[in-house]
Amino acid sequence: MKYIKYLFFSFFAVVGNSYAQQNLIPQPQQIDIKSGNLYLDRNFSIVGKGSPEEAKFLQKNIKEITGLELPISSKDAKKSIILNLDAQHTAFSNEGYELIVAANQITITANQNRGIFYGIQTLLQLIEENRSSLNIPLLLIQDAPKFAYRGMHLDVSRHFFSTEEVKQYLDYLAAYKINKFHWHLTDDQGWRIEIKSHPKLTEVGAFRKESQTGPYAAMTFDGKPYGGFYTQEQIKDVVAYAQALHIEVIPEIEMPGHAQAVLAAYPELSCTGGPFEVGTTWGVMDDIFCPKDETFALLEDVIDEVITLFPSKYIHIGGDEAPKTRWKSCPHCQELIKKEGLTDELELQSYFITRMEKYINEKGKSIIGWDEILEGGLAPNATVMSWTGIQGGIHAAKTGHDAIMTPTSHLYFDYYQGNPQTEPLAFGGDTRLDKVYSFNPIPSELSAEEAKHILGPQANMWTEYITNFKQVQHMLFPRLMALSEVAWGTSKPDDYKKFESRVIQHLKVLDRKGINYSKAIYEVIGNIKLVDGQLTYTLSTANDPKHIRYTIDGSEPSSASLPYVSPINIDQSQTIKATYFENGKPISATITQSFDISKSTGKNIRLVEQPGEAYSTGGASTLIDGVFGDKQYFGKNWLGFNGKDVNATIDFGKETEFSTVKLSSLDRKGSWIHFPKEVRVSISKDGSQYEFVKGLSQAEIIDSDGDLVVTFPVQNARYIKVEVLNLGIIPDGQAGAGSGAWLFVDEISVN
Ligand code: TNX
Repeated sequence: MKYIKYLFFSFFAVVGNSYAQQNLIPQPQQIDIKSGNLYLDRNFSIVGKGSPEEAKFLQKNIKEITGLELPISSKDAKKSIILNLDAQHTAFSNEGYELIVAANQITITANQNRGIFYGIQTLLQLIEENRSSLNIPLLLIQDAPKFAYRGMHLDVSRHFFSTEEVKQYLDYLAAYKINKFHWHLTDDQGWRIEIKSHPKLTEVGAFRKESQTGPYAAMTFDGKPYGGFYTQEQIKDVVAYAQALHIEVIPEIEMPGHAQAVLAAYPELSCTGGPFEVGTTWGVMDDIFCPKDETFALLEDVIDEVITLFPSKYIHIGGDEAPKTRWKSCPHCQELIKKEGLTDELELQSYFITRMEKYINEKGKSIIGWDEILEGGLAPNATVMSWTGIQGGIHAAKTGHDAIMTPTSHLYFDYYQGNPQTEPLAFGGDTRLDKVYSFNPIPSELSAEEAKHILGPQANMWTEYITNFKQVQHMLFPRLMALSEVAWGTSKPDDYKKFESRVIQHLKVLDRKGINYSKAIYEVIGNIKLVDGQLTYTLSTANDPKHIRYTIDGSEPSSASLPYVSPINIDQSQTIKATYFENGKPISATITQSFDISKSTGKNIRLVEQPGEAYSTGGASTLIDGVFGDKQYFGKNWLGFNGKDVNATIDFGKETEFSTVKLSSLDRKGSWIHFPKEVRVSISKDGSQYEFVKGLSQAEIIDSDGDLVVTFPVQNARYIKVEVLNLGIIPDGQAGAGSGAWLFVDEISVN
């Protein structure tokens, strides 16, 4: 009987081998799987003289996964897991390690305990995936990260998370070899860190009278007081916990913007004197710190205490989204601009940041700031966190500054990762797993020398719409896995499908541990393609696509509906609905896509100005692909133009009769997105002489609520030009005042 059981195990072990190689996340740099297995039983002991903490960590986690309680011993036994800390071992970097699984012995070698720790994390994944057999394949792994900075952020201001929850979050990061935790501790809606010299920061600043619920534009509130903060003891406890996981905690104290919670407590630090309340709406507030001596004095006191709590060499001082509205009309600010010989408010921002940087540098620490610290000139030693795109990072690297890449386009985990109809309410966007996985932290514009300034990637978890920790888990997983592999430097976007299958194995581990995650990976995804004027709709899923059923008449799909076999040609206006079925039962939510086929669909289109990089997927053809963008879900099927007009010319190929132009636009003032101020339609027979036909005024646009229809007597022409004029500079009193407005448009449907 024993013999049979043994055979049974070895049979599975063989199957397990290929899995073991496949399912590690991040994939190691080098892996060599040998034949045979090590059977992990209770006779193993853990030997790790130089790594007592890591040995305990390993012991605890092996017990959690397998139930085995392995002793920690000081001498090698016949069967042992050896943590071999060897400072002389210089073959790999400080975070690198070698993991050898031999017949009766597992050895992890590294020259620092950080490397030992990552070797342990890899080993734990191997044990986890062979949990049922406890047969670990014999192998050799040599591994080290590509990027020294592998970051994950958490905003605890918009919603607050307990230290227990933050520690769980840190556990997740460590499991995926993330080594920096950016803790966003202050913002308009709450100040979350005890500062003993200024108790009102938390007494007043940590509590708001209510919170916004639902989508931003709905402006609905829950009427419930909300708040919380960490005492300094709690902060120290979290920092120590992170240290044991080899994670550096980087605190962020926002200035000069996102400061309304402070101003509620100390209104004298504003330009107007207040009064203020802790923010209850999301977005960007006009009231920011006034660059007075009292303001710097308070911020310096804050920094003094922050420095004692966080061993990190970095302090993040924000710098983002600071409207200059108040500074423009503030006599003190204008006086200061003159006195310091500055040209404008942007240079005043630079003065603010540089002054704080000097103070922080004198304390032996360095600053990190968001993109906007580039405004008016970059502080001398600053590291730039590039978020609005990758340009900030490129600029920093080219001027000899370090940069961390965290663009909204790929690494905002507060954006949707799946169909908004089935995902929890999110900020917006469309940041699916494959998008995250495709991110390359090194922009192609940089030389090898400049690229050394790119410290690595970071993903951000802003929590305006994330109200509880289960939802944090949902937004984090599985995208953290993609970040992990991008940051480790072993991602292969062309092999996305292989990565996806490893992810699916890891989701089973999350299931076992009761950790929530998004199921978007199993969704049916529709892709609109336009090739040589032919529009097709492609359906895919992480499951087997042949189990997708669809309808073309708007009815609900059933298991008897059309099976999906190949891309669907779209030649007329119709609504397609598709669902994934298994054994006759619907497994996925149904996706719905309506097509509006018009005389312009699939025709040649040319844009004078190009859309902003984050809102340009599909390029100009997005405007003639037969699909109107969803207004709630504006990450997809929309083109976004920052401060620019839309000037689109469509060539019908031959003279064509038409009398209507339909397009849509968006108004989301909180996100700096505004309706255009005018729409103009012109026509041409030859493509060079254009004749104005008709337009819409600003009043008509506002009236139409963004469904813009221009009608006129029947025209006959080969070319049509549609100009949609950007509002221009955002007016005072609105989010983003003084900056260029975003103009979002979709579809130019001509009939
Ligand atoms: C922009 S990213 C912000 C945050 C918001 C976030 C929402 C950055 C530096 N500022 O205040 O929470 O967008 O995605």
